[in-house]
Amino acid sequence: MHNASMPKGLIEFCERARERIAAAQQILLVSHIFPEADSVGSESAMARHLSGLGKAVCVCNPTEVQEIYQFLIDLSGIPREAWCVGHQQIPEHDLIIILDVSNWDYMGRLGDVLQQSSVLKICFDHHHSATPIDELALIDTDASATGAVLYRYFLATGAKIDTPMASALYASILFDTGGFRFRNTRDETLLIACELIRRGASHTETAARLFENESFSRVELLTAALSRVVSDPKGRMAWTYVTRDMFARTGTTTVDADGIIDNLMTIRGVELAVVFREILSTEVKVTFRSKGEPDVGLLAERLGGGGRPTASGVTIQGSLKEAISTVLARVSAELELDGERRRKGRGDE
Ligand SMILES: [Mn+2]
Repeated sequence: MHNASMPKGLIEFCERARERIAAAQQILLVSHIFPEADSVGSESAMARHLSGLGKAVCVCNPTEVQEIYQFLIDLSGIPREAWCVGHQQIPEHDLIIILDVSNWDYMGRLGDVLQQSSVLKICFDHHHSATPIDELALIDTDASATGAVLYRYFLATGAKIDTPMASALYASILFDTGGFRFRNTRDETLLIACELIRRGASHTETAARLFENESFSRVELLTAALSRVVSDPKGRMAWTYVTRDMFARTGTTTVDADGIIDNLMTIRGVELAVVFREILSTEVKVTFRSKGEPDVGLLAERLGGGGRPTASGVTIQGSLKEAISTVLARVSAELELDGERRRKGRGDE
């Protein structure tokens, strides 16, 4: 992680990104729809870094930051008014930094607007995308979180990482690794986490904020979803769904279904989990998790979505019933193929 051992592409990227930032006055930070701890943590750390460089910074997300992640906004050091939502009133800017997303589709209408914009852009991400945006980008699909990608950038450019920045980056990494449980947790992840703790991030406080902070209604929603869990005959796949009625009855909204899927992955033997959320009577959001095989990033891509091998999603136009039958058919075909590949042994696909 020192300059001498940094890959050439990274050095070049850092130099070009630093030049773009140096030339800019008003910088706009953006992330994906339903921003979570990695998006908001990355935005917050970057906002703090940039305002430390004397830049005017504003943040604009396609959808609202959930209450549970709002503590990260306060770490940015920029006023809450500089954080806005949606594509209708985008603050003035002469540079756009895109965080934790690298395809326009996952940025809603804001993505449509920014894609048309001729303003220079920089992107930091760790997601695989079939249609990555064509901009100056640092996309490290081996990184546990965008927070880890930013850490490398800050280190490479000699930027100071103060305690609020360290706390924001720590939240990014802790969240995206599921508290260092997911398979994207590697030696480098823990080394970075250690460096962030040394810079003042609190593990206890961050873990409590992210993982011990559920509202009663979210627990009720989780209970309802878990009471409907179904597994395939071999117990390799588990799935459930959340209807609009379930959201209404528990007083929750679609984002409150985040995290249900992680509970399905705790079932012994389950390698793949699917959660269906009814958004409209004709629109269903589907999320996937996998232990790596089958690759749910590819699975989601084949259905028109995207993501990483272990976490992905797609929005399906159709009724909940239709979405369930289309997706489960695809999933069982995928599991069968995966089973065959394993029987033949790895490497001779
Ligand atoms: Mn992320």
